[in-house]
Parts: sequence; C-alpha cells; structure tokens
Amino acid sequence: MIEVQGFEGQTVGVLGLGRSGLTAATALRAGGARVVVWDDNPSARDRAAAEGFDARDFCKQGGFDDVACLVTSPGIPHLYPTPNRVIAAALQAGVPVDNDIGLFFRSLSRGDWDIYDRVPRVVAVTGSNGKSTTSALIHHILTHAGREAQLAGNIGRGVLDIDPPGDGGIVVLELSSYQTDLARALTPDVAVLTNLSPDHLDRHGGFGGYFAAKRRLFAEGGPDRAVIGVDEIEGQYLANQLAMAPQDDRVMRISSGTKLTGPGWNIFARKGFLAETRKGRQAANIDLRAMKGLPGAHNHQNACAAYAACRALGLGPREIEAGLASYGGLPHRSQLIAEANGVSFVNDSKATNVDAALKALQAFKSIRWICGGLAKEGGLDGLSDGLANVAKAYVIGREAENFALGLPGVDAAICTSMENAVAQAIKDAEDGDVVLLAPAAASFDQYDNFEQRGDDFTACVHAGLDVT
Ligand code: UMA
Repeated sequence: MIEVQGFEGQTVGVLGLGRSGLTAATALRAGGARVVVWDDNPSARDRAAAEGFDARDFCKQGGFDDVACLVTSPGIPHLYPTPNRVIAAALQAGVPVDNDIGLFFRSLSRGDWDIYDRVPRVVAVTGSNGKSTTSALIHHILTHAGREAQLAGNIGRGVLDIDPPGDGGIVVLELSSYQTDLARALTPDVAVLTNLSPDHLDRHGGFGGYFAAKRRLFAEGGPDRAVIGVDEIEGQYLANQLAMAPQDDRVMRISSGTKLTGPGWNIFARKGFLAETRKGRQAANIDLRAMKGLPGAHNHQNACAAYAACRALGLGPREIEAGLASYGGLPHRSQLIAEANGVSFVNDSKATNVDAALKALQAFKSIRWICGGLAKEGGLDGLSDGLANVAKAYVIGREAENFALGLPGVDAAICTSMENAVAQAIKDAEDGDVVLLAPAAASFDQYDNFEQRGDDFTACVHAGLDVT
C-alpha cells in the first residue's frame, strides 16, 4: 500500500467506494488523514462501514466545512455530461477535487529512496485501444528480464494498492481518460499513447475533450520519454508539438503499418517485423510473426509501444524480444486457450464491438468464427474487410438469426448457445484453422459480462476437446 502523504491530521472526503475509492480511503487513513466517505449506492456505503469508514452526505449544509480535498472515482462524472452532485457541491464550496492517480504521484517517493542505487520509475500507458495489453506486456517484459515491476490502474487494481517500489522498481500504470482528465499530479517518467479513436465522448464533452484528457499525461508532468502512436493525426500532432526538433529523441514515435524514417527515435512494425531506428540508424529488427501471444497488426502496435517503453527504461533489444516471445496474452484478448489437431482456439471475448472484432478477423486466416450477442448500434457493415478470412460463422445469442442476417455472403450456422457453437466448430475444423470467439456484440443477452462469456467459451472448448 502507498500511504498518502500531505493530509496528515486533515479531513479528506472520498466519493465512490469501488476498487479505486476504497483503496484510496484505506491509503489516506494509513497516511494519517481523517477519512469520510460517500457512495450513491447504500450497499457500497455498508461495505465501507464494515471497514471502519464513516459515511457523510456532503450535500447537506456544512458538509464540506472541514474537508481539505474530495477524492473521486474514475466512473463518476466530474464535468460531463453533468458533474455528480457531490462534486458540484465541492466545487461550489471551493474544495479541490482529485483522484487516486493524483494522490499516487504525490505520495510515491519516500525518504528511504536516498539509499537506493536506482530510483524507482513509473511508466503510464493510455490510448483508446490496446492499453491493457501494452501495460501487461511491459510488465511481463520487465519481470521476464528480472526487473522488479508492479502493474496497476485501469487494468483492475487501484494504484494506491501497490507495494512501495524497491531499489530500481518499476510501476506500470494503465490510465484511462477518466483518470488522466482529473489527476492533479501526473508525473510519470515514461508516458505512452497507443492510439486514439473516439470513445467515452459523453464524459469528455466530445472528441476534443477526450484528446485533451489524454494529452494531460504528456503536458502536465513532462515525462523524460513520450512514446506516441502516430497512426492518427492526433498522435502526429502531439509528437510534433512535444518534440523540440525532428531529431529530439525524448519523443519516441511508433507505428503499425508505416515505415517511420524521421531522424528521431522510431519503432514501427511492418509485414510482421518490428524495427527500431534512432538517428537514422537501424538498431533492431524483430520477427513478430511466430509470437502466439501477439497476433495481428493491432497487437504489433502494442508490441511497438511496449518495446519503446522498455527501451526508454534501459532494456536491450534482445531481452525485450525474449519477453515479447514469451508473452501469453491477457485473458479474453486474443488469448490462445488451446491447440489440438492443428487447430488453434482463441478467446477474444473482449471484442464487444465491430472495430475490435474486425481487428481479430484480420489477425488470423481460415477462421471458424463464433460471433453474436447483443448487437450494438451501427450494424455489422464495418466487418466486411475481415470476412474473407472467415471459413464459417457460428452465431450465438438470443437474436442469432437476426445477427446472421447482418453477415451477407458468410456461411453461417445459427447455434444460439456457446456449447452448440463450439461443438459444431470443433466438428468442422481442419488442420490450420482457428476457432475464434470474437463476438462483435455485447454479452448481456446471455452473460453478466464479457469475462463470463470468455470463460464459458474456454470451458466448452476444453469439454469438447476431451470428448473428441
Ligand atoms: N458511484 C457513485 N455515484 C455515481 C457513479 C458511481 O457513487 O454517480 C459509485 C458506485 O456506486 C460504485 C463506485 O462509484 O460503488 C464505482 O466507481 P468506479 O465506477 O470508478 O469503479 P471502480 O470499481 O473504482 O473501478 C475504477 C475503474 N472504473 C471505471 O473507470 C468505470 C476501473 O476501470 C479500474 O480498473 C479501477 O478503478 C481501478 O483503478 C474499469 C473500466 O471500466 C475496468 N474502465 C473504463 C474502460 O476501460 O473503458 C474507463
């Protein structure tokens, strides 16, 4: 646990008592603050009470009188579409609002760091897609190379929950736009932007606000190295804006698909090979094609981002290559779950929309494609560039028939249940095929969440392979 510094003896309010809020409350208390909490959900308040936290309705008269700061959770709107009423009351009362990320950066360094040979460092990863995989990959490469590393943030662990880093320790944080938008301190040593496409626009007042929220990670604390995906105009803008000159190698440009030829520090992937150039000289060339945990161009972009961040931390190309090769993938994201009789089984249950499913379809050939579920707005037309790789579709979901109608020209079996779909796919699959779950739809018609759907796929595959 990182004890929060700077509020000893003061009262701090915590709004939202989920993963980040409860961790923040505990870390504030450990640092000597008096903590009062609120959650709009009474059962969350009960859980906090069981851990000894007093609830306070801050909106009542005088609710903020003694409060030095309000710490809020990422899922709670503070600007758009409208601020949560507690946040509005804090702003009205002139109370600063921060989040666990701001507290983390203010509290990370400790007096005992002066005995360390190597000061701990923080890598923060943001972007619209691939930030979980990139963060997990950086963490994996570091630990594989024998470095002390911890992983937290949007990936599911409150940032204040980590242990104080040891000598040379590295903290890898996945940060969402919700988190970077508000944090009052944002001082990573290495900052990464994987890519940018519209997301969470309601929370940021549109695409301009969304980009501005991500940009804070690079503008507020001045990281020593900025790793920036330049496949979109926003990334190009950010890289050019931050670089003092074209050869300024504090900015590391990355691309999936484009050969970067500038005189600075470049990492790009083309035709399955990752290349690094610096000052116009080639520094590394890595074959990504056989790396089973990183299939497809989108994962090659993640590999470039992770490679760049690890180079910025001082690792050599060969130790990074070894880490890339041994990466097993995150659960439910291009995750290879089984191989039998020359057939691979891949769980990409996280592909809940057309964009993500298209990337999965483009990553493999000869696909037995399990798809369907609760369709999202916009239809399935966006999948057309990937359909040539599909040998047959096995459609699940309560509306399987309707879903299949959106896939003209595709040989589709209406399976409805996962069990059915997996059994048929196993029966049909031939040497070299990939049985891929990439639903292009939400899971809520049949499951609680995409994780449960992915687990069901895995269980059905294992059961199906046992009986064949
Ligand atoms: N709440 C209120 N009032 C509101 C809204 C929510 O009181 O108006 C309360 C809820 O009752 C609940 C708590 O706030 O008790 C939930 O807070 P939260 O939604 O911020 O959830 P946490 O459990 O704290 O999880 C957060 C991140 N959640 C979001 O950003 C929505 C987690 O990212 C993150 O892993 C975790 O902190 C640890 O850092 C999840 C996520 O969905 C994975 N992220 C989005 C994404 O990836 O697209 C950004």
